[in-house]
Amino acid sequence: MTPPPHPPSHQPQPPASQNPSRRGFLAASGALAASLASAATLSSCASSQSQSQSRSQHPGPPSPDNHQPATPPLVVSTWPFGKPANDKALATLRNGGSLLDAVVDGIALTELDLSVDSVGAGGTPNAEGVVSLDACIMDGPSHKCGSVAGVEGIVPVIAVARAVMEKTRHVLLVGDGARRFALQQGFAESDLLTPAKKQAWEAWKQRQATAGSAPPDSHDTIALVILGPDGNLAGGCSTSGLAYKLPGRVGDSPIIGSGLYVDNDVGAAGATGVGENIMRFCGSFQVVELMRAGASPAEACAETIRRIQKKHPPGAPLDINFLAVDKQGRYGAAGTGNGFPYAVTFPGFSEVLQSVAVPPRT
Ligand code: SD4
Repeated sequence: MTPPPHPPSHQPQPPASQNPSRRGFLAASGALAASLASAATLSSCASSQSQSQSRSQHPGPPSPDNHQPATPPLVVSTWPFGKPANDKALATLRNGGSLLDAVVDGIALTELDLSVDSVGAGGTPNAEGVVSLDACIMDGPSHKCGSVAGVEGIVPVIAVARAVMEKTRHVLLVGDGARRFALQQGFAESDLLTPAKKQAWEAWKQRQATAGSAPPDSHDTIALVILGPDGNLAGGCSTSGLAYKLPGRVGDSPIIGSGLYVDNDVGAAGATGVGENIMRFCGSFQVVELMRAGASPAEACAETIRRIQKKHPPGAPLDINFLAVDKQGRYGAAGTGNGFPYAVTFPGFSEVLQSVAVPPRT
């Protein structure tokens, strides 16, 4: 089932006050607490790291690596804003939608929520004050994918990525070509720079002119992966990228194998963090390959980070995070610094958990 390219429900939403702030988030839940007793090895990792990671200063309890496999449908996504996206994706499946419908509906919800300032309509602009969006989608059964990068004035770009996958013979469209393709597909064009974002960007420009101020450490992405009841997998990813990035900069998020990878025989993985430190290593592809070799999702995420750390100068911040699900319904995540919060949803359960934290290389 292909959704209309710009359905009426896909309009930017006012800030959702119920959405928890990522920076001040304290992940905790009774269901999680009950499973923590078995997470001793991972929680020792969580307490020994010191690398900075701005979005995770108040981690909740770490997510255990030995979850009971969830009974699918299972939806896993990055950050607390992933939870409403997961819930939406699950509702789409309940209503008879396909896995791809669920990926698009879930991520579109985040893209259209103006309180999420790093994805879609509320996204942070580039250095020239232009919001430039990246997204991709991947379908497990067909191993097809679609991506867009550097798209201006169009949301939800996850739906544009799906149209690239389903309506063209290409995988990736960029910049003005991607924008014009979206317009041809019936998407509406709008100015995505919110007044608050414009003000913040202007203030930064001012500071930069006078004090050479560096761009703020501000970025987050929604990567969302789904295991369906039939054992099929799908995933998507969407972001406005690094705050005040150079015009033309593209990160990991729309790059298949970096910000997202799905292999219907094995599992699916997604990434968030500094894209430059993910795309140099085909991060999500590595996570899936480690699961193929037998690692659990959390261990595959953690081992990918450790591999990347080995080739990164010690002491230099990495700021990368991965999440994954496998074909058996296991799920997990790992991040540098304190790890990161990620949302896990399956029938009867929808919570934000704290990932495994991978200590910096010494
Ligand atoms: C990027 N990976 O463009 C994205 C940004 C992000 O958490 O995910 N930040 O580099």
